[in-house]
Amino acid sequence: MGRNVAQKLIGDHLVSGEMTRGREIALSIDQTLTQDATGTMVMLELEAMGLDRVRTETSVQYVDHNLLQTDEKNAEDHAFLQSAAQRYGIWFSRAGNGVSHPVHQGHFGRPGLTMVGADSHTCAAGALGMLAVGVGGLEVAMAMAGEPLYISMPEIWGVELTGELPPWVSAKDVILELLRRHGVSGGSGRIIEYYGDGLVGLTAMDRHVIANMGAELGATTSVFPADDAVRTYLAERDRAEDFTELLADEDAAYDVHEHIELSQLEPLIAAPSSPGNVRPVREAAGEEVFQVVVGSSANPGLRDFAVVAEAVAGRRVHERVSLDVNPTSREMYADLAREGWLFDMIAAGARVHQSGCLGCIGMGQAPAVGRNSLRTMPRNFPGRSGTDEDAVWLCSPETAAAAALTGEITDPRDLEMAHPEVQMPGTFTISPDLLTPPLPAEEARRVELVKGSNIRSLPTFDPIPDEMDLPILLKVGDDVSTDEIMPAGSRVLPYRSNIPAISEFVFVQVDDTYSSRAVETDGGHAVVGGTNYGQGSSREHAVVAPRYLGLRVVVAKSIARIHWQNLANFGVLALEFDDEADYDALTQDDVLSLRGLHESLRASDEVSAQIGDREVQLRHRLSERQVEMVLAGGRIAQYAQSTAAAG
Ligand code: MIC
Repeated sequence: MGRNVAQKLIGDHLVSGEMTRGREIALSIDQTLTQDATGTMVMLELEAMGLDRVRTETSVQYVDHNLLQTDEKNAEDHAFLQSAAQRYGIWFSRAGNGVSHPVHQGHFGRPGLTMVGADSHTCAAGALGMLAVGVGGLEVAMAMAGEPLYISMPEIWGVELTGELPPWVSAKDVILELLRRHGVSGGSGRIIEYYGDGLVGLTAMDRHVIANMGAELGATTSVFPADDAVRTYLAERDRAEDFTELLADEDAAYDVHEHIELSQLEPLIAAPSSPGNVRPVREAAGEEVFQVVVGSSANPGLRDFAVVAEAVAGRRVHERVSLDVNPTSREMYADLAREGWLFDMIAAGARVHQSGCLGCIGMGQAPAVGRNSLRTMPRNFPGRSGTDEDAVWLCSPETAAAAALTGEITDPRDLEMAHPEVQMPGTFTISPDLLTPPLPAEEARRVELVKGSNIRSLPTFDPIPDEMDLPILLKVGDDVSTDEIMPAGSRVLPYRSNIPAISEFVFVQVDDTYSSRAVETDGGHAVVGGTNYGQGSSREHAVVAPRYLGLRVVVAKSIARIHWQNLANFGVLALEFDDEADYDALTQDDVLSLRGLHESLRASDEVSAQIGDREVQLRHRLSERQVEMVLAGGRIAQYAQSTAAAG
C-alpha cells in the first residue's frame, strides 16, 4: 500500500516505535524554532541542562511577540536571547524582522524535514511539505540537545480539496470552513493532510494560512505535499536548490476522509470568543465595527495585504474604524512600500505598525469593551486582545477590507467593486543578511549570557510524593485556553523570563484570588477542568507558573495536546475522568486524595482517588517513559539525573 505525505515524513524520521495509531513514536528533529515569548524559557532550560551547543541542523531564535519597550525589561530580554543564540549555536532573527513562521518558511523551510517550535502555530511550515509540530519549550530544548520528539502516532486526516475558490473567498475561508464543521477540538490526535486538484490554485502562502490554523482545530500538525507551488515559491526566493518533490503515492490512503469543494465556499467569520464559532459573514452582516486589524501568522502573505490595499485604494476607511496594518515581515513591508500598496492603505486612512505579532497576543491594539474588532488573526479567546470584555472576530483579508470601508460586518461580495486582481511583483525583497548566523563553536563557548534583572533562572521542582491530599483550588468549564490560564497581553508578557513575577497573573481573568490562595496553601493543590482543557498556545508558563504556586495535579474531562505534554514535562500529574459525572459531582474546595500513587502509575493507566466523600476512577495517558519523568519531578530533573549518571 502506498504512503501519504505524513507517513513518508514520519517514516523517514522514525527513531523508535511503530506507526500504529495511539502508540508512542520517537522522531528525529532537523530544525527548531523559538520566539521571544517562549524562547527565554527555552534558553533558561538549555542553561539548566548544561548544553554546550545545539545538535540540530538549524535552530532559529526569532523576536516577534513582545516588541513594546515600555521599560527596560523587553530590551533586556532581547539582549539575553541574542547572547543565548550566540552561546548555543543558534541563528538569531532581530526585532523587526517579523513573525517567526513566515520568516522561517522564507529562509529555512525545506520539504521533507521535521521541525519542532515553541509556538503552537509551528504547523504552518507544513505548507512546504515539512512535518512541523508546535510543542512546549522543553520539547524544543530537548530537540536542540539532539533528543527525539516523542508523540503519540496520530490518525492521518485526508482533506481533499477540489475546484477553485470563487472571487472574494480566500485561503482563510478554507480553514474557517474546517473549524465550522469540526470545532476547536476536531483535529485532536490527527495530522491534517491536504490533497486533491484544488491544490493547484493555492500558492505556498495560501497553504501557510490553512496549515497555520490547524492549531485551532487542536491538530498535531498540518501537511501539504511539496509540489509545483512549493517549487515556484522557493525559486522566487532564490532557493530553487532547496526544493525536493514530496507527494503522496497514487494509492495512498487516509484514516479519516473529508472533502471541500472550494467553489462552494463563501466568506466565513469566527464570532467572539472562539475560533470554532464560525458562521457565514452574511449572517453577521450589519454589526457595527470599530477596529479592523490585518496581519499575523494567520494571513502573512504579501497578497493578503495587497488585496486590502487594492480594495481601499482611492477610498476612505469608515470614520468609526481604526484600520491597523501589521506587516508580517520587514521584507514584506519593503515590498508593500515598493509596490505602492503601503501608500494606498495610508492614504485611505490606515494606521501602519512595525512588523511582528502585536495585537494578535494583546501587545497593544486592545479594542474598546464590547466593540467589535475584526482581525485576520488566528485566535479570539476571551481577553486575549488585552481587553477583558472584548468582541474579537476572525476573518479573511477580503472580509476585513469590506468592514474597514463600510464600518460594519459586510459580505465582501456585496461591495460595489470587482474583486481586486492582485498582480504579484516579479521579484521579492530577500534579505538573508538580516538574520545572524551561529558563531563558530570555540567563539560561542566564550560568550556570557547577558541577564538583565528581570531574567530569573528556572525554579527547580521536587518529585511527586506517593501520597497527597490536595485541595481543589479551582474548577473551570470546557475549552479553557492557555490564554485564560496564563494571560498574554502587555501587562503580563514582560514577565515571561521571571516565573515568580508572572505567577501572580495565573488565572487572573477566571479567578483573581487563585494565586494568593495557592500561595497560602501548603502541600500543593489541584485544579479541575472540563473538555479540551489548556487548548491554544504552547506557552509553558501556563504550567510552570502554577507549578511554582504549588499545582500538583490537573484533573479534566480531556486535556489539549501541547498543554498535556507541558504538564508532564514539569512534573504535574495530568489525569482524566473515567466517568464525566464525577466532574459534575465535585465542587471547588473538595480535597483530592491519592494513595500509593507511584505504584498505580507504573502498574496501569488507572488511578483511584478520593474526591470529597466519593471514590473516583481517573486515567492517565503517560507512557512508561513519561511516568518516570513525572515521578522524577519533570524532564529537566530527569535529564540532569541521567547526565550525572553518565558521568
Ligand atoms: C499564541 O498565538 O498564542 C502564541 C503567543 O504565539 C503562543 C506562544 C506564546 O504564548 O508565546 C503559541 O501559539 O504557542
